[in-house]
Amino acid sequence: MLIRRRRSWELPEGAATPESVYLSRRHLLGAGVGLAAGATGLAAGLGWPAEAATAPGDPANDPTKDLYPAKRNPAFTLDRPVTPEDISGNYNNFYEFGSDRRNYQVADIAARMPRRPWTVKIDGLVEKEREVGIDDIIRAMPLEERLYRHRCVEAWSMAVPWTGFPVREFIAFAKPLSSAKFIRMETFVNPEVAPGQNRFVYPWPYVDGVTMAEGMNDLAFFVTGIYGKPAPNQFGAPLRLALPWKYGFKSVKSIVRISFVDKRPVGLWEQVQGREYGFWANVNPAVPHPRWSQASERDIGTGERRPTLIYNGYGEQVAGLYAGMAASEQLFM
Ligand SMILES: Nc1nc2c(c(=O)[nH]1)N[C@H]1C(S)=C(S)[C@@H](COP(=O)(O)O)O[C@H]1N2
Ligand SMILES: [Mo]
Repeated sequence: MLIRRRRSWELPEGAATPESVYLSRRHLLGAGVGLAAGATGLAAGLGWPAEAATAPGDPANDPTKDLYPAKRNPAFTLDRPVTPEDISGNYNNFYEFGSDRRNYQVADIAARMPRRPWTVKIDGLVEKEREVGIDDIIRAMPLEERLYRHRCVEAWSMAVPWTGFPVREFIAFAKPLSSAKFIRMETFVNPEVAPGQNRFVYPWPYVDGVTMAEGMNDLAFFVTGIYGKPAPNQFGAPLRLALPWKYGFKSVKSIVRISFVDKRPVGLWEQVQGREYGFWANVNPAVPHPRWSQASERDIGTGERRPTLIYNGYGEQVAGLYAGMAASEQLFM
């Protein structure tokens, strides 16, 4: 995602990051893992070597591959062609692995990330906090395939067949207390495999979240696969979110922690640039980003520009969640 200075990470951090939140975050990081990783990070930031995929990062070795392809749920249809895999798989926002989505960099570096062992911590306002192996979660869930649109806040879009399970099913598995109001999701931190995490302008880990009501909505989906196979790493393996009515940055990738909380989580992009990226982030062509219009989008598959739809075309399913809330609030609140 663009921040005010495109290459702010190349500048001394003090010059690039006016907001005090970075400074306090940086101190926290510097006290711990950040310092140790810093030396390699600075060198790596200038040109990351693209190593071949190692076996533990290869989706062909995924221990759940017998579950694919999952049955398609016919309730979710598209108004546009499915984006070819060689396009969507090489145009990825995943800042842990680099900030240039337009070449193979992100996919190549992400391929080095080991997919196992992988656990998800379930904590906060739940009956019992626990850490569960990803395979135990995936095998407990009813996998299905859904065709979804995806609209990035940067005005590009794609349409893909995700495989996964409704967030609602996971909520039942996690057993939250009735005091839970929000679900907060967090990405792994491992600067050794994710060189982008050596850039302290970003307050890692990547975090975002939804309200309990949003999580219970039929459209809220946890993704484990794409194109009928376990998802390649750059899509956020082994577990990512898909919230097709919201801008793409809400769809946290490579999740290691899911917390049920009573306070609204503050996402990474909201921390970095709160005037531009808010909690609700519902797709709305009538509410421009402060620096560009959201009226249309570029389909990365066809290359065509098409009008952006309110709630990315999913208003029938989700508009009720926001009754009485002004459109402008839905982006910035
Ligand atoms: N952990 C993490 N999750 C993330 C991001 C990221 O940089 N890190 N980028 C977000 C953004 S801005 C978008 S548009 C989508 C991109 O998903 P895709 O690469 O599968 O298209 O992932 C979202 N989830
Ligand atoms: Mo995005």
